[in-house]
Amino acid sequence: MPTDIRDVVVDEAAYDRRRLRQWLAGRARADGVARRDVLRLLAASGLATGLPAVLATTARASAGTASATGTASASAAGIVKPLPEEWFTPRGTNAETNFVSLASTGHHTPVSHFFVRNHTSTPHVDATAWTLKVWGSGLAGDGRQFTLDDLKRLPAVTRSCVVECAGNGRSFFTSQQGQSVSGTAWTLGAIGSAGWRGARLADVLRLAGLRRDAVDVLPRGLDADYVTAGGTNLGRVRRPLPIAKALDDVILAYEMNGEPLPPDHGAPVRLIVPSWVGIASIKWVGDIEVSDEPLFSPWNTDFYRLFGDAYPPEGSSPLSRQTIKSAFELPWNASLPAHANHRLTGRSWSGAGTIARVEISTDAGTTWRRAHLHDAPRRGDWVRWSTNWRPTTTGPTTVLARATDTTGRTQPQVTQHNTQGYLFDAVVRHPVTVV
Ligand SMILES: Nc1nc2c(c(=O)[nH]1)N[C@H]1C(S)=C(S)[C@@H](COP(=O)(O)O)O[C@H]1N2
Ligand SMILES: [Mo]
Repeated sequence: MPTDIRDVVVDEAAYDRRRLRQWLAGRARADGVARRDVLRLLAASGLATGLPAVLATTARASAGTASATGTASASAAGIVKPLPEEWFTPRGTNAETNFVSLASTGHHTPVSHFFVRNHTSTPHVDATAWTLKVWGSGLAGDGRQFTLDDLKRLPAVTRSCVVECAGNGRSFFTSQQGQSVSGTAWTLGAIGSAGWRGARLADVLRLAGLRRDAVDVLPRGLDADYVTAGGTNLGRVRRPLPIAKALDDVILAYEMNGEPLPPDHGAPVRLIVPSWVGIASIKWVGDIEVSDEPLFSPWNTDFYRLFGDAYPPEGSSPLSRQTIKSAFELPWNASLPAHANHRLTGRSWSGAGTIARVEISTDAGTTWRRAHLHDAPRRGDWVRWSTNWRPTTTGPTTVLARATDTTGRTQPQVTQHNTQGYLFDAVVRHPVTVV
């Protein structure tokens, strides 16, 4: 292993170029990725010498085009748990947590309130019959199967961290910046924090015979194939993870907040990939390919890159770490009586560092003051905060929360547009009326 795992993890751009070079040499696979996507990546990488011959032997063309997102049906079909409307807003096959409902919860989000992001629907997986198959060219030997009991016999670790969709906050590209984006119109509730308990992926990979030349792992869900709105079958939900991250802090979780993992959140076992975009945390994992050649899937080529005017034609590097955000636990357009004391509460989080400070403005951004933090900031997790406000002037205004993390990043006023609306990090202007 490299001496500093984190440097390798962070430099996704270099990693991507290396993958493409290997793909050109016929040493990387891209099953289920449209030929045009790999071509686009190659064209932009400046590595495209000898392209036609390679394409003839290596690329698998897929018919049709992959749309940016699934189509949203009118209900949260396919979710098993109840979705009371005071806690959730259904969005197609997904359910967004109403942030205001988190005010009555603690640091961790109860399963009852935790958002659900399903590409298709929650499958029923029989835990007693379930096995995890670990296989591939990055292993010495034929790989290994693990039952749930096998995983539970390994040293158990608990990680307190958020799972957050890369598209969380997407609707503000439109409502706040007037830009059009595709995808589920989340406000800020495509996030939850839990105590996740399970086995280290590193332990499982080593028991399966991990070789030093392994570069990628590809965990795959047991839910149904994902078919885009345009009718292209992209296969099972799967997304490659560089080996450095896989060996760092990733777990195979079988418990959430001290209970067996519930169906909607990946029962019996899911990955938890701290600080990374939610798609990395594959639910209902059934097998993990360990490869000595780089792997591609639609979830690191078409999806989960930044496309748009500010980005190269092949898009940014694949998304890895989450961005920085804040949200109030306050109804949208809340009415607040003047000359009364109000305790404004909310949460902030960052995938890059821990939260260093949160500033609040109750006058539409003219003046700012520090919020009081209620959690010791932890990597990959959110902090709760509060501030008191006694408004005196009646009428509509906005309240704002702006976080800064330990890497020195502060939430900007505007997020650079990308077509799929990922990683919105701008300060959200939350409307209230003082009455
Ligand atoms: N197998 C599988 N894993 C998956 C998904 C999925 O649809 N199928 N959705 C991903 C996405 S996009 C997100 S944001 C998280 C959501 O996790 P949650 O539903 O437990 O909140 O799971 C990820 N893992
Ligand atoms: Mo997501």
